[in-house]
Amino acid sequence: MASRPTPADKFSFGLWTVGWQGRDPFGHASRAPLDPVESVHRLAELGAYGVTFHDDDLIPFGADAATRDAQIARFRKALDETGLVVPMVTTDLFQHPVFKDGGFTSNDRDVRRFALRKVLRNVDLAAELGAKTFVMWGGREGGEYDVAKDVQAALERYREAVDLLCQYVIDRGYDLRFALEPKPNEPRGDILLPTVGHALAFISTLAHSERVGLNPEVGHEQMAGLNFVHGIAQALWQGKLFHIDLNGQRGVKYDQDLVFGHGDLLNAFALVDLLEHGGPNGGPGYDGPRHFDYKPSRTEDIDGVWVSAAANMRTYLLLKERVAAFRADPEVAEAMAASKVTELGVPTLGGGEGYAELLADPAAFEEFDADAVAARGFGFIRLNQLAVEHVLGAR
Ligand code: GLT
Ligand code: MN
Ligand code: MN
Repeated sequence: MASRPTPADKFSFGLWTVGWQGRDPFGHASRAPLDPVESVHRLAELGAYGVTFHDDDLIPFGADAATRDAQIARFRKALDETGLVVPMVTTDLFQHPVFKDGGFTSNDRDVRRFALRKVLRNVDLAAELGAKTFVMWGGREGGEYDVAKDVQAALERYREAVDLLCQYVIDRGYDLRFALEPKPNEPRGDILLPTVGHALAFISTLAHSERVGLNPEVGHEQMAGLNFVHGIAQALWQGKLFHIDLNGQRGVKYDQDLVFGHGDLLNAFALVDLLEHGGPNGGPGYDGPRHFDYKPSRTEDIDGVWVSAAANMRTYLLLKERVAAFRADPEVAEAMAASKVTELGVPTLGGGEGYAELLADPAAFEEFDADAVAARGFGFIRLNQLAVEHVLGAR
């Protein structure tokens, strides 16, 4: 059985997750507000190591300087008392109606300038609290009407914003990197940078692309019908997995933000395997925070909130255990070899070989028996069944 979570597991939660009151487009809040100070204490008791937040989760939008300072001081005190750290900070550019057409990419230039100022102020706070990652989820950057948004100009403005923020962080000497969080839709009909792939392509155009990576969320890729493990593997391969939002989602529908593992459990198993161990051919894993971005369903009372927070961590640790058993199973190793999973790690060309040598190799073409090779099965189903049996604890 999995051990209790400890800070060494690097589990972190957003204040907005456990603090979600259950308000949705069809119903009022189903829970009372939660004091961020209480969240810090409860999360620490449950074994988390970190807490993250949007500026407005901690300090009400438009609060005066005295209120802001007092809220930050109370929060800092809770951090000192519990030992919880703040690995990541993010900015709310989506709740206030001023951002109804976006922050960095609003058609209204005054809104764009205000959004930048709001983020710059929060970058200072992030650095003060020792955060290493600054997440940017552009939930309102997008549109509903194709003729009402010049997407090319919006991307120019997006780039202008991220370039400016990078320059600021460099000039201030902050040890802070940015992580863009893709999402295909909701709350906008279509959101800019909708998937991991779009965001990676955008990052390659930035002035300081080395300072900008990704914060992909399980459910967001799955809302687009994509395989989250594939997206994460590519982000890792490109050195761009700066942070991760773990949760659960059941298919292509609204953003469910379920507990981690409460959606596609088999994909979650493969994800934990990848994060913990890297690819089977030595590709990189991930050692950053295991950040849960979920919403305790509005059916739950406050006790259910803490049960759900614990469930995220426990599911991760159970999967970590199952994955270790999978990796250590000699039959799995044999099945992986039989399926040639490890042969994919061998370069297609031999050492020193180029196209001339390939063209001169009759075994590669003239003598290659395509029909005989086509007749061989890969045995992927046997390998996958071994994974299923490990997930079910049958091995
Ligand atoms: C919002 C969103 C999340 C983002 C958060 C960061 S806020 O709750 O649904 O996916 O990670 O801005
Ligand atoms: Mn989500
Ligand atoms: Mn998220």
